[in-house]
Amino acid sequence: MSEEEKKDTRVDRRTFLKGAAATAGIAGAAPAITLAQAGEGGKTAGEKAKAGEGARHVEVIERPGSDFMVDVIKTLGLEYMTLNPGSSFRALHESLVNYGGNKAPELITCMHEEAAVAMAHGYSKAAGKPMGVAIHGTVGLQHATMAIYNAWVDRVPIVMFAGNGLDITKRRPGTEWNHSVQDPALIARDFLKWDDYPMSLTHFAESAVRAYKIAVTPPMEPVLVTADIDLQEEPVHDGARLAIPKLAQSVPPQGDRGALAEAAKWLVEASNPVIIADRCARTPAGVSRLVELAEALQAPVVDLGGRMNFPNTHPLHQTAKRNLMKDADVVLLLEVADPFGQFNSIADPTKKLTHFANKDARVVNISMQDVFLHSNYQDFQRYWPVDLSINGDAEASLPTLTEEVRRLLTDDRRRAFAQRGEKLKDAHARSRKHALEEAAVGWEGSPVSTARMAMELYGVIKDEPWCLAVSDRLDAPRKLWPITQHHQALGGAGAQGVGYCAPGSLGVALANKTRGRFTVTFQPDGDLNYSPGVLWTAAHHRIPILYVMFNNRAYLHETMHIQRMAGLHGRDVSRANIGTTIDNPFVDYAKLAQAYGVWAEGPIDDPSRLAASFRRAVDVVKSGHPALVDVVCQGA
Ligand SMILES: Cc1ncc(C[n+]2csc(CCOP(=O)(O)OP(=O)(O)O)c2C)c(N)n1
Ligand SMILES: [Mg+2]
Repeated sequence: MSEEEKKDTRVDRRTFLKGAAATAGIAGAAPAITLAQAGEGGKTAGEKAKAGEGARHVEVIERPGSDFMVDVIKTLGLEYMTLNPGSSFRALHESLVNYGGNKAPELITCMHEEAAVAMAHGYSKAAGKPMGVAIHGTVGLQHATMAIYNAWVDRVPIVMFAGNGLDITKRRPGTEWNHSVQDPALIARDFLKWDDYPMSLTHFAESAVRAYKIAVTPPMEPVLVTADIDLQEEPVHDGARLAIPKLAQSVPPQGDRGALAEAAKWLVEASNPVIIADRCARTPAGVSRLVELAEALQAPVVDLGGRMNFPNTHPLHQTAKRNLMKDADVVLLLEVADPFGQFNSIADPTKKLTHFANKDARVVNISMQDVFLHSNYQDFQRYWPVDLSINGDAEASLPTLTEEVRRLLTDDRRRAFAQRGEKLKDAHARSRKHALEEAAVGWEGSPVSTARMAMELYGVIKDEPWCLAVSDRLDAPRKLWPITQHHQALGGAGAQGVGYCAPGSLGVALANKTRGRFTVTFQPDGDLNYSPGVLWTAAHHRIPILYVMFNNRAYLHETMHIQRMAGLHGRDVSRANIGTTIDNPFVDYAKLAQAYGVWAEGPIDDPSRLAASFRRAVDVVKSGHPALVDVVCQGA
């Protein structure tokens, strides 16, 4: 290169550096304004404006409507509020952080609105109270809907706030129009218990308190209140007259006493009563109440697992539902989502209907299911006629039912019940033995069997105050882990909307963090891939949870559906992997987790290596952080 050329290059580099500096200046402009507004030099922008300082005139709203909204939200006692940020609730967001001090509620950053709602779903089940969610109207709500539907079907209260701007004269051109809607809740109204679009701050206060109350009254469901942008951003004009109504929670409704007495009579007279519970126990008290009833009757309890209703170690806990129903003369359903399915099955793919229960069985149904439902989504299941339908919350109705049962007990009945209890004890022991034998199948196999994965994990966590965040995915823990407490098994997504497990479990872990419980979850691979950013939320907010990847490298349930169809159509079953597997390339979940800042190990396909890895992961979780172990397993 000649001297001349070198000079040119230097000049070029200088020009480039000048250009780069100018660009950096432009990029830096926004933070500079933000700093001025945030109050450099110890003064707030408002104080500076008042003092006449600063070159720029900054209009300051000392008390925006969103501050009052925070006052309202604070009365609801929400510990946390999940969000994915959106300008439709920017004032509320800022007020929560600065005016509200980011405490009660504390904001939890999520990378997808579906994850934000699913976290609130899991949290609610573990904490026994709702959590808040702030959602960007329109596009944010569109992302959130499936998770809202899951919570709806699972009867879980969530208190959601969506931002939206209704007044067209205030909307900024472009994005803000695309992100505005006449009626934000419309997209989710089929699976909301209640929603409102308040038009004043007093209206907001009343609707937020009303929404909370409605959400936590059985049947518990999600609710949504829209926070209008202008209400958030405009100053509070009539602050002195604004009031927040007191939150009065309803006592859960009990079934009619006369009807419960009649049910008690049927149950005491029955030779083979069967109790089926699904979302019966809302609290730990629900479990002990059901134990009392079952023991008073020495009746078998089939726990469908929507919630943890009955200890699986109790001799009256039974799993052979079809056998029991064959001989049942009185069946008691407690908050059972699908009564029809307790008596009938429809074979797949032949669709052949089989009624497997005793046709003469008398059926008592205690549930809030008929009290509140919507028409469009079909989660109400097929109609099933019952003989005594009692509208009432099952957990709240149990004490009266048990009291009536006890009043009717005679020595004769007690003797008969004791004999029944002995038989059920034997049946319980047999089914446990059978479950152990089942679990032993393929014990040494690689990839790892799901039962081996579950039992190796149990061996490591058994002395921890463990909680299985999602308990409807694997058989082995349900059958073999001693599940004795309400919080230990929290059911599933509700509507089987895949994508719940990862964020739902994290919501459970967030609730458990301050409740002295150790959270574990078996994380299906397909499920994690809907919203893997959940791992970042876990790391960022230091939420202790052990994710055990249940990595079968497939949407395996769907593989099985295609296999079934190929069989039905008499065609090549081996092509069922097309469109249903998550392989080639193999997803390295440990690396994925590490990229998000989560301690991780794996993939592990040798079962003998599991225990040591789980032990290391448990240490990480006990130190207050999330951990993930990727287990390559087989089965669904
Ligand atoms: C949102 C949603 N999309 C699709 C489905 C259909 N579906 C049911 S099971 C399943 C497979 C899920 O895969 P994974 O989470 O890995 O569980 P696996 O079946 O492998 O046990 C899918 C896609 C669904 N239930 N929900
Ligand atoms: Mg899978």
